[in-house]
Amino acid sequence: MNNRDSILKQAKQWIIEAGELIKSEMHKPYKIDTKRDRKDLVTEIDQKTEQFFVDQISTKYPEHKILGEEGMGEEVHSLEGTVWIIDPIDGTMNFVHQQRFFAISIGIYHNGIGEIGLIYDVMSNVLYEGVRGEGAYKDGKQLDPIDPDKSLTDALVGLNNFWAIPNRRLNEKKIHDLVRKVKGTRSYGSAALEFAYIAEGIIDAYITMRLQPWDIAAGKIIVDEVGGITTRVDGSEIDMLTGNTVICSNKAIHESLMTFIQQKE
Ligand code: 2AM
Ligand code: CA
Ligand code: CA
Ligand code: CA
Repeated sequence: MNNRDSILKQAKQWIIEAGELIKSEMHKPYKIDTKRDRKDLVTEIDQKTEQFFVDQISTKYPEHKILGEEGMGEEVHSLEGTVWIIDPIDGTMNFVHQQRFFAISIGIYHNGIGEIGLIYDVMSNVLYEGVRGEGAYKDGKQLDPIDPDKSLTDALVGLNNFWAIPNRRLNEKKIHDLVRKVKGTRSYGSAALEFAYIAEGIIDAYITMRLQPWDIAAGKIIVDEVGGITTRVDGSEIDMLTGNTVICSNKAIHESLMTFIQQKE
């Protein structure tokens, strides 16, 4: 990607503008719909924000592709060329119920390689940024590499409440054992922010059984830049065109979590 610097500058400008758009719309009445079930929310503002990015990107970079959660971009079937993977509001439940703790997430991939990751915590006005080979930043200040020696017993681990319910990959007993083993668990309600917090070093791992590409695309690039690893729970590579399980942490914790999940009863 030869014009990466100018794309980065532009993407940062648009993400801040999109944040302003959200802040100006959120205190007016807006429509809330459900998607798969009553807990899976989408608002008019999610859609408007994604449409803002689609309008900007398709005007300035007509050859780029856009994969967005709300489907305002086109259908993307391959990662060839430059693809913007966008979640206009990550943490819609938090947005609706708490008016905070949500983020805009943008990962820019070129021929399948993550080049630019941006996660913008709108209400805190904090921008996390990762550029392949150039480090990760929080509000322009470079983030230190994450601690490679931290172990699972010493880790704060991001989990979500789906873990309290047995599923086909994991039964309750394993979850109880995991919760006992780690130092603490956290559940922020925004996958993008969980990745950003790992990069910042304020949590140590994130494990989840189902995320979409737009939940992961930016976070993986940012975490890579501080020496973290993001894979599926079996250790295989994340596929940015499908749903994935996810473990994200340093190498030591990553190995422990994989062993933990794969061990038989
Ligand atoms: P969203 O707010 O963009 O939908 C909440 O636990 C986290 O999981 C959020 O990052 C949320 O993203 C994501 N998520 C992914 N799939 C989801 C689903 N089907 N329902 C609710 N949240 C989902
Ligand atoms: Ca959603
Ligand atoms: Ca999301
Ligand atoms: Ca979303």
